[in-house]
Amino acid sequence: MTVEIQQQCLVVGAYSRRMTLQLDNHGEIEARIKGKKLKPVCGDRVVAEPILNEPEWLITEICPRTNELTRPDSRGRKDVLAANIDCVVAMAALEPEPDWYIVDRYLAAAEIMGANSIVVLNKTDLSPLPEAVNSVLDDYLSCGIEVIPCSANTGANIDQLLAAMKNRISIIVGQSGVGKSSVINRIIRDSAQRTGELSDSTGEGRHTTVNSVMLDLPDGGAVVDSPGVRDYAPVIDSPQDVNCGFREIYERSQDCRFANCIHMREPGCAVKAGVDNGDISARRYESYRRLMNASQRLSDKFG
Ligand SMILES: Nc1nc2c(ncn2[C@@H]2O[C@H](COP(=O)(O)OP(=O)(O)O)[C@@H](O)[C@H]2O)c(=O)[nH]1
Ligand SMILES: [Mg+2]
Ligand SMILES: [Zn+2]
Repeated sequence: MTVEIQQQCLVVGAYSRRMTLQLDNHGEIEARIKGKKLKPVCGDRVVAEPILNEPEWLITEICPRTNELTRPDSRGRKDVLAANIDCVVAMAALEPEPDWYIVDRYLAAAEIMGANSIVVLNKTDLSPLPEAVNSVLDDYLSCGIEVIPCSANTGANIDQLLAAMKNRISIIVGQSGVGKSSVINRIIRDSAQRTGELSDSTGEGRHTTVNSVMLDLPDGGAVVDSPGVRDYAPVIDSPQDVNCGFREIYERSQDCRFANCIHMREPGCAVKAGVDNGDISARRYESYRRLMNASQRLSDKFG
């Protein structure tokens, strides 16, 4: 007789085809995945069962997701980075030089997947904020996005970030080296060992397949540490949807002369008028244009 003890678990570590699962009693187990089609990611709830005479469990099913953080793979297909995310924390730092296009694309991803977002500027201990950085942060504030300047080194404003992530599932994303792992380490000293594991495996290529790790926050909620990126763009079904990623552009687009205006060259475009009169940041609009061009190239190439 075989006894089936299936359980719903949370994926808290994704290493290619190996997963760490958290059980309801908060114990952790290692698991592998049944078949080749299932692709669980951090944040997924999955159905898993023990394997007879083996320490590993087997994941047999992924429960329906509330949302997905995506990017296109090399063939233009959807690659899921994390699932069931309440809040995307887009991190930049005073060093390396911020790539605000990447930040904007993560923010666009959050809008499109229906998650909240926060912009974090780390390493404020290095120098006072340059005027150029302040002005970008002001753009985010004026479209209603929370901005938290902080330092993992000194601990400045880390409590504010922790409060913003309380009781939510968040993911910290951003360029390599901005301090994602350091900020998480600062927040959860007890879990330093596991984040340490992630940061040296991404840096030194010990497990080059590490995707991400989720850690419980001390006051409730959890945060996903993700490996750094050189570039990022969300999967967008149609170029027409790019404006859903930029809330101030989306709002203004209701006043464009043409309902299907994509705010590139159309006459009577309220978005371009908003850029001209300074209501919409020219930098954010340029970011929109670049994502639009990239999405059009992808859809021309892969349909
Ligand atoms: N000065 C300063 N350096 C930091 C801070 N946070 C992280 N770092 C350094 O930045 C580098 C990259 O940090 P890491 O957490 O690995 O970045 P990640 O790639 O985004 O996870 C490390 O050398 C950290 O010591 C900070 O707040 N201030
Ligand atoms: Mg890291
Ligand atoms: Zn328009």
